[in-house]
Amino acid sequence: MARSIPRLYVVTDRQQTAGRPLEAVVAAAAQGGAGMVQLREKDLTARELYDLGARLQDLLSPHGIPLLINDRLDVAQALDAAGVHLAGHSLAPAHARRVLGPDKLIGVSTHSLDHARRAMREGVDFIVYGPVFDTPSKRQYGAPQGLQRLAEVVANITCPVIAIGGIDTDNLSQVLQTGAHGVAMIRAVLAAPDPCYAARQLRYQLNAEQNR
Ligand code: TZP
Repeated sequence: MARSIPRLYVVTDRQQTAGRPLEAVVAAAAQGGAGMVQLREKDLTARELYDLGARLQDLLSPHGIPLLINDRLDVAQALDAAGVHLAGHSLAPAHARRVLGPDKLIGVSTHSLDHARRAMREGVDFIVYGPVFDTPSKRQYGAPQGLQRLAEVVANITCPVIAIGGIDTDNLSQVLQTGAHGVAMIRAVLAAPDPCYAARQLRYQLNAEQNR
């Protein structure tokens, strides 16, 4: 059964919280209306990730906000997290599904229409497409994909498409005009002076666009 995928997806990077503890920033984002959180801290060991994930889960689960673990199925399983977010080097979605079963959420990062199509055939719940705009976090992946390619992916993919990369309140409206289901971001929420306010503004805009 298709699950409902939240439209405001916050991705963690504890180097981008302006020196504040990640837990405090994520709690503020949740209060402001973040609908889903991905724990993406690639430098941590499995045990460190577990501990941080458990702390985030404690503050997110009372609000019913799913926590996804980037790449690490073992950590996601140990935490009984809501699901995983897969990258190109991760286990293939079909294999992750076999491990996690039908009830967990599986999202995947994609950078081309072909990749998005393949992921969809492999039974992911949603795809994340980007970087849409230039973003310091992803310069190693080359030029941004742009709104036109995002629109092409959205038009050819039947599962929800979440746009990522350089998205903020200034360009959100253009992104949603492509038909993207939602948006994911690091800096626009985590690095904001007031992450609660930042999430609230994004959420407000998302709701307004949806009701148009
Ligand atoms: N995948 C594609 S772009 C990106 C990821 C994880 C980074 C997004 O960061 P920001 O700060 O929202 O541009």
